[in-house]
Amino acid sequence: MKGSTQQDFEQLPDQVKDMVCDAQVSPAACEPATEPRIAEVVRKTKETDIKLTLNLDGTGQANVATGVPFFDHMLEAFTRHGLFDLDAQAEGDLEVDAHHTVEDVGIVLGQAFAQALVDKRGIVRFGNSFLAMDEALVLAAVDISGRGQLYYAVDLPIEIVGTFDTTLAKEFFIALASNAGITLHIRSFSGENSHHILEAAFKAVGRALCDATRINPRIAGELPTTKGAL
Ligand SMILES: [Mn+2]
Repeated sequence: MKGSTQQDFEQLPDQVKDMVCDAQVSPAACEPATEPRIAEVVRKTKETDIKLTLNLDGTGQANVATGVPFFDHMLEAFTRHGLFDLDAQAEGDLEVDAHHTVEDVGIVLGQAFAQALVDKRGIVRFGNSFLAMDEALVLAAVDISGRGQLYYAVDLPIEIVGTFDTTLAKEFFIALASNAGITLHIRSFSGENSHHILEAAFKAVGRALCDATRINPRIAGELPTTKGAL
């Protein structure tokens, strides 16, 4: 549901709201999870200073400045194709290298996902994306499981893209998965150009997370598990 529709709904008198809910004209409007799902996380250490806002129900708008241009490009691709809105401002100890900045943005983004999902009621939970970018083909599969695990099998022919150390991509996804509490598989099937392969990976993860975080009214606010907990 678009934010404006939710806002329109909120402005209705209570009696009318009840009627709408009873008639199930818009069952999703009755679910607590259709409240704005926006998280703001601030994290400051001796190595990095990060402010990040994530809207799970955005339109793909990214305002990202980490001081690591290739990483900004990847986060923008992730946001655009995940249809999130992401504002991420990071100041890290780039005089050392990009490691702390990339890893810590992953931590904060993961925390923002966990926070925005609240209790995870009504979410689809699973998502996957097979994503092609020219010769590169990458699979991302997500389970919002409550267990933060990364399974990463991405072959990158070149270790440096521009000035970016591509091994940091794995550090980012470890931090994202463990702090969001998601099981995340990323696997490359083909690709010759490391820029293409990594960009396909970030886009695929964005799309998979987009699907997994959707609210499905048919789940009717329940947890999507037979176990009773996620
Ligand atoms: Mn590119």
